[in-house]
Amino acid sequence: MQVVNNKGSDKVTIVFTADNRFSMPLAVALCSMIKNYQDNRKIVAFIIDGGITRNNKNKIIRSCQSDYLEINWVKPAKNLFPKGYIYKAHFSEAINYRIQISGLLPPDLAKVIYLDSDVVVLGNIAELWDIDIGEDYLLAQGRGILNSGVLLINLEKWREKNLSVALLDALRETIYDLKVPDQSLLNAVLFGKWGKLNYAWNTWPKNVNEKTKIVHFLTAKKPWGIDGDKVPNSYLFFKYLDMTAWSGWRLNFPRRLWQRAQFFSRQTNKAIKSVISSKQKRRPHASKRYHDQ
Ligand SMILES: [Mn+2]
Repeated sequence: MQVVNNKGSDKVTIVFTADNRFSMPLAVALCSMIKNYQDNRKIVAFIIDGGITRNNKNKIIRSCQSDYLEINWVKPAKNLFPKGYIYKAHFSEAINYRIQISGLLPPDLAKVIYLDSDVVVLGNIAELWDIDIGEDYLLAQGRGILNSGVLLINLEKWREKNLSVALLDALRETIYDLKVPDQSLLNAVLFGKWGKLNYAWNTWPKNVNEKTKIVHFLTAKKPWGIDGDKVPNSYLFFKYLDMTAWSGWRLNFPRRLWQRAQFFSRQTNKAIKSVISSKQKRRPHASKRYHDQ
């Protein structure tokens, strides 16, 4: 089957995934993207919704209003992923929606841009859209190991090769001990099958320069988080934040306390779950039991 050269496509299609905690950074990502957009084609954005409140959805929509942007909310099924899966560190289930992307988006889409919600777009996203994927399953930035924060995904190929099934199987195999959920899976399943994106499209905060088109605040330290003042170039985040419905938001003292409290409650939950799952792990055929369900 001949793959898609999108030059003829009349819409730029982009997918984000976010849970409620990422509402504000998602608004910043969308806002920065639309402020720096220079093209006549419309952007159709799909947001895989991991539980964003109505109030935050309205704020997100207000943050990026433009004749060139259409937003579609996609509610994923509740049982997409194996039960008992533990998301380590700062990760949550929303991170894994991207491995099921082909089933969550309209079946006629040949390709899509995937963006993390912890990015700020400084360049024209239409230029990323117009890059030819060729025969690759996806394009990503990385040397040897791909970074999954900015992807140009060949959906046609993804469906043709049943990648969603392969990725889900890989997830089940590693159900109890995956360190970086989606990214490890993509690297394992797509080894040797992905092409390279220029570093400008997924630049680490400390390396931002005049060529940077997307800056990716990729570690656990986020500009809006407790150690936000230690993040290089975090001003870029706040520059666009002040153009959103969250304009003026800063991590003041009460918010800092609130974030700490939430952080500890999440860590406690995870610790409890991981004790439970390590008991399950010792039982034989844990993954087989899942397959049978
Ligand atoms: Mn990220």
